Amino acid sequence: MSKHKTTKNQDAKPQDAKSADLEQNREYSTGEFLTSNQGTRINDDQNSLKGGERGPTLLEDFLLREKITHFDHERIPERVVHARGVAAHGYFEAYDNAAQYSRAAFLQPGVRTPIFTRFSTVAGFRGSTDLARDVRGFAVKFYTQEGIYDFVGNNIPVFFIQDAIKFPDLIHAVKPEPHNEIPQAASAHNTFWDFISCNPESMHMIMWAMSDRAIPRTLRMMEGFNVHTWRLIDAQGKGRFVKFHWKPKLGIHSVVWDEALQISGKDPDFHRRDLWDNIEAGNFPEWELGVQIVEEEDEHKFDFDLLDATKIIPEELVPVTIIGRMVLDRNPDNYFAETEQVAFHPGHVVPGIDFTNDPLLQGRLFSYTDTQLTRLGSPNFHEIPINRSVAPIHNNQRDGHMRQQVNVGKTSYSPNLLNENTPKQARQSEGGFASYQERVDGNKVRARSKSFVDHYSQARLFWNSQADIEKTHIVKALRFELGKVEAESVRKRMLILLSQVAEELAQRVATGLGLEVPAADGIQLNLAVSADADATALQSGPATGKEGQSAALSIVNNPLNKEKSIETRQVAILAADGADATSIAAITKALQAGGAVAKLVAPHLGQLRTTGEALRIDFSLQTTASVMFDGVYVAGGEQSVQALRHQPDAVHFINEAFRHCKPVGSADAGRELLQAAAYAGAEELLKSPGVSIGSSPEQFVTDLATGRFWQRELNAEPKV
Ligand code: HDE
Repeated sequence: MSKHKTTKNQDAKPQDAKSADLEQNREYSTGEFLTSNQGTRINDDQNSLKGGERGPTLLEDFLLREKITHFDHERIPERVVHARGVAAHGYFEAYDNAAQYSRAAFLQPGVRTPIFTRFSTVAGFRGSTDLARDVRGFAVKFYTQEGIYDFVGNNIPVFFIQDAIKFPDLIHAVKPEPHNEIPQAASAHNTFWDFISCNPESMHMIMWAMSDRAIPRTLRMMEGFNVHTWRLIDAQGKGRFVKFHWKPKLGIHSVVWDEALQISGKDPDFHRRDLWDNIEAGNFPEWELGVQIVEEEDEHKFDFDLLDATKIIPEELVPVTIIGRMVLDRNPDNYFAETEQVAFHPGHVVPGIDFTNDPLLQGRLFSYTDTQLTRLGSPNFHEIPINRSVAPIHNNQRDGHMRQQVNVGKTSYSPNLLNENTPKQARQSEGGFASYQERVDGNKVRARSKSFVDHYSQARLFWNSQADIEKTHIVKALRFELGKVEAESVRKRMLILLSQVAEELAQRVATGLGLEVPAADGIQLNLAVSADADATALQSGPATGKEGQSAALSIVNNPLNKEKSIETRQVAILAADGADATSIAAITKALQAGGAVAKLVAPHLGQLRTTGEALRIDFSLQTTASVMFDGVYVAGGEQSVQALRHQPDAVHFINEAFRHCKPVGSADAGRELLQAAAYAGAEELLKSPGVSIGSSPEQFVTDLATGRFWQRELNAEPKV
């Protein structure tokens, strides 16, 4: 049963300062009378007021008018990007080492700060699928004692463009095409790749977006980054450059593209549901916050520019220091009030955190307040409960649509004598924010720094760092995406750009497209230059001589995935009537011991007849599919196995799990069902790693912890 309360007394104990603050606005209706918005109790909410039972409705009906008018205005504009999202409450806890880098109050040892975190896809509309190939937004609102701090990041550490002025072009290109609004939540179309093919600075980001990072298994198993280089200021006022990382406790995991396509049909709310269900079940998602610190004097020691948002700092060059953790432990009470109305802004900072001159960040500092004015309709959006600071607000900003605060007194200006010259400015020692005094010196120019010009080296580092299966997935993704592009000129240009990253990559994609990789000679690859610019000077040479690798860029080899755990993994136990109760009990026990979740899937719903007690069935074969699970186990019992053998849905269930490289296990009797599953031939299936028949449930648990058995895919399609 949901832990969500509808009566006040059940939820009497708020957990933190923000929850207590929200309590002022919560409405509990259980047991109450129905009223109008003016508080008048309603006697009949089923019939409008009419002139005679069969007569016309009267304009006088204030209850009808109020109800319909409110309904007519229920929708607000969805976010222009990141429209589809899901969020949860939780807390951030600073470790003892954070304060050495920043004077921010929420980074002092042991301080716990309430937070609200929203994850999103970027391109799709609000009702689109969770499983789109896309970047995921990773936005965290910290309700600190010094005011709101917003971390507005993504699950990919770089971005498509280097300068904010290009953002509308990028988004116009990726959104559904303007003439027919097709396709929804997808980058696989002409305009996106047209833009990219003219804009080589995107190539590093393209590598990430075409990798499995863009199709996470759950939002709980992805990293978060704040993309730009930021600045931390310590208690002595010393500034340092910083890149932020959220490292997921459960490691980084993804689905495969074919699976993503199936999930989009079977359960487009897959990620949203997963987050909700796990928080309800007490499996609170957790991330650690890491920082890469660069001293100011080292700003220019890298072969890339720290201000260029298309670059990472490889973890081998600057290791990540962990300084705190975030736990999400409470679902919102109301989607609209909280998840939809929350308004993030990278410009919401507190003393101890400051900006850099990254031109992408600088433009964002304008955009986020501006967009809320359209979306939320008023400069008073900071008063909406989910956006409200727990630190008190006093200033001379006044009035506007839907103003909630009742400012008392006659002064709304500063300086003044009539109100003791208050509200007053705070010294830095009193917590006043003072901008970091960076020296700025230069001509006023519209230009791109030459230090931003290398567009391929880090894309190549990413490619080189991938395991074989990850390279194969990138190639397949590009074959899919470019295969959906109708314009051959765009496909060919993309092949040239890919060849600048790695010849092998371009060749493999070209084979799938049935094209040759065109030569790059004499072609102006970068069309994103100003009219008078020297285009040759702004053209990046191909990536050369950078054969390094970084394990942190791979999912398969990622240090975060070293610890194999089955926590919160979902396993389908396939069974039909007559199933062997002992085998179901044994596998369920083994899975639960490791924190995994076992679900009984059978041809029908209701109770499953077994050799022991009847069991409650979780899903019928019609209401779920193998793509909803991390592994599948066939229960023992001759009668059950024979029944499933003749069910195409059951056979397909196993085939699909096998094809997606998931662990497949069975009690002894299940062998026959697995043999009936014909994908790639029964023999191959039975001998494949990750297929355990008649072995102990512990073997299946070990396979589940391994995750995916990629060799199957590499064997099946060796030439991709
Ligand atoms: Fe955003 N972005 N963005 N963005 N962004 C928005 O603000 C924008 C960028 C990110 O869950 C909008 O409130 C510009 C990078 C997230 O509510 C808008 C540029 C990164 C979210 C906007 C960028 C992000 C947004 C739309 C290029 C990762 C969702 C609705 C200069 C570091 C927050 C809104 C949520 C949302 C503008 C690029 C992250 C229009 C102009 C880079 C997670 O203001």
